[in-house]
Amino acid sequence: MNALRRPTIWLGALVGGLLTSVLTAALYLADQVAGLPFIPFDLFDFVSRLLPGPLLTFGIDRMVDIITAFNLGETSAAAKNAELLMALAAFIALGIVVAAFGFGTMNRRETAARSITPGLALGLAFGAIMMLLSAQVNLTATAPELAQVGWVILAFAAWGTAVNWIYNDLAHSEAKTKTDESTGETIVIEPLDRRQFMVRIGGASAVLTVVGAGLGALVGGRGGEGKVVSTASVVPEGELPNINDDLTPAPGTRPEYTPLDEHYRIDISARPPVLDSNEWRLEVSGLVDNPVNLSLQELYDKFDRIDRFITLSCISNRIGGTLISTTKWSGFRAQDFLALVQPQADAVALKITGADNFDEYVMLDLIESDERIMFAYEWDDQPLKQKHGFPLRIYIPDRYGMKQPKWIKSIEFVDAWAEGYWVRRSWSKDAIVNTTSVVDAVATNAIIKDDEDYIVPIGGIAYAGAKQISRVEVSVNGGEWQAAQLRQPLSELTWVIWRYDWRFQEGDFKFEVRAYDGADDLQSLESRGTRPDGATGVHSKRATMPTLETLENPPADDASE
Ligand SMILES: Nc1nc2c(c(=O)[nH]1)N[C@H]1C(S)=C(S)[C@@H](COP(=O)(O)O)O[C@H]1N2
Ligand SMILES: [Mo]
Repeated sequence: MNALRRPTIWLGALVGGLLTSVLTAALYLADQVAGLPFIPFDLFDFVSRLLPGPLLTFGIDRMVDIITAFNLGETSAAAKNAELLMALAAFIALGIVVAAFGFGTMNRRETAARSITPGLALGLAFGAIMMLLSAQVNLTATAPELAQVGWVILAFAAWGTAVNWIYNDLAHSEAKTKTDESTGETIVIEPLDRRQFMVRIGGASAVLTVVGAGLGALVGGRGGEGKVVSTASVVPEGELPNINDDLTPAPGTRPEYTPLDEHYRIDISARPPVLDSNEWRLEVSGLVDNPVNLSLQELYDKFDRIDRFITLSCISNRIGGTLISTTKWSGFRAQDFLALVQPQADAVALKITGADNFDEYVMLDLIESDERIMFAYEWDDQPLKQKHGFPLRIYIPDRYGMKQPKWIKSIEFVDAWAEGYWVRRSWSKDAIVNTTSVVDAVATNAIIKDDEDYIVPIGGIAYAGAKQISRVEVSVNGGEWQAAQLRQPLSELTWVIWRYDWRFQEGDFKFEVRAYDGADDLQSLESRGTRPDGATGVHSKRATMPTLETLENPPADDASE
């Protein structure tokens, strides 16, 4: 007989953490190599679909707070990365809990059988549940379904078995003796040193995790973003419609035409859906006389192509935030689409659903009254990037992004409006864009000498959805509002670049901005957060001016002039 030394659940937690890291690396490698599901992201997406809207929004808000406070870069990319890290942490935490539970359960057994059945059963159950969740939300796995199920179950079963093996070794780690049956001699079996054993397990886990994840990253390229990184836009500067406008933006103002790689991205999945352009069809159903089913090529061929420069903003964009960008959209008129499908008399709204099951309702009479509403298949003169909704998305002027599905897979004509994805999570029903303005730059490092005076260029953007901008004003240290100059916008649907040349004074100053829309209505000055109707309020920037002394005697840069 040998004495059992039951390992604590804390040891189980440690083993769970180590083995789940290895499992994560293995899942990642299989995902990258063979298009098998990456369970940590699926689990995260599944849970976030279930969370109540306010909690979800609270979480996103705190994340944006942290990103802004610590200056972690462009908000939407940083938020997505934070989300992915959280997904990994949550999955490993779950593995820790499940393994601790396994240790606890095995400790309750009377006998000391060196069986692996409990761990195997635990792994199978864990894997089956994870596979069920994955099947609900996974948008990126491309392997055959049977292969997906087989792999996930196998991987988790192996995980459970490994938990069990380690448990057994730990439980039997006391020095024990055994009688050799043939000779009757007593043999002392070497005791297992638990600490040494755990160090070895830890080392092996670390190596496997690093090797698996490293290989995955090496062969990678799946997971959405693609490998080609181009910073330049395809649309050449010379083709921008306002190229001849004399007003130069104040140095430090954000680019008027957002480089495509810098366009913000917001959606509900850890990874964007992967749609195959050969298989994809736009499915039209419901109250129409002509329920077509169209390939991408048919969309190109059937409808006249239109182009528009468009600024898109997320309703979660804070005053002065970066969840707003401008690019060139190409596609076809939603009105032309209606003419093809022939809505029936009782059709009231279009239910538009994305491949991620994000849905929104668009009123039929809105489309009939606004020829600018479009279905877009290109941004910046190239097919939509996967993360921006390939192959098809909709544009609705004057609405925030939450009303405008990407990755459209189906359009159903229905007889009543209903709440879409974010509306059900208590965001604005109509999501009409608020007029806002932002000070991007107080260019203290680009002060200009103008006759006797020094001039400080100040500038930024103003945006009113489709309402256009008629005037922008600046106030310095709470003084009178002064008119800024406006650059001709790229279109009536984009933001406007403004500039205010301020006569230099020494000291500390606060520059505030406000804008009027096309109907000469002043923007809301009330400071209000993003939820539920989008942020409003006056944006400002503080700056300390250099001394006149340093302006007149600039420090010699270098001799090579
Ligand atoms: N299918 C789908 N469409 C979607 C979303 C989404 O999560 N899924 N997010 C919406 C939101 S909230 C915004 S702000 C815009 C952002 O578009 P972009 O990521 O291409 O900039 O897409 C909208 N369309
Ligand atoms: Mo959004």
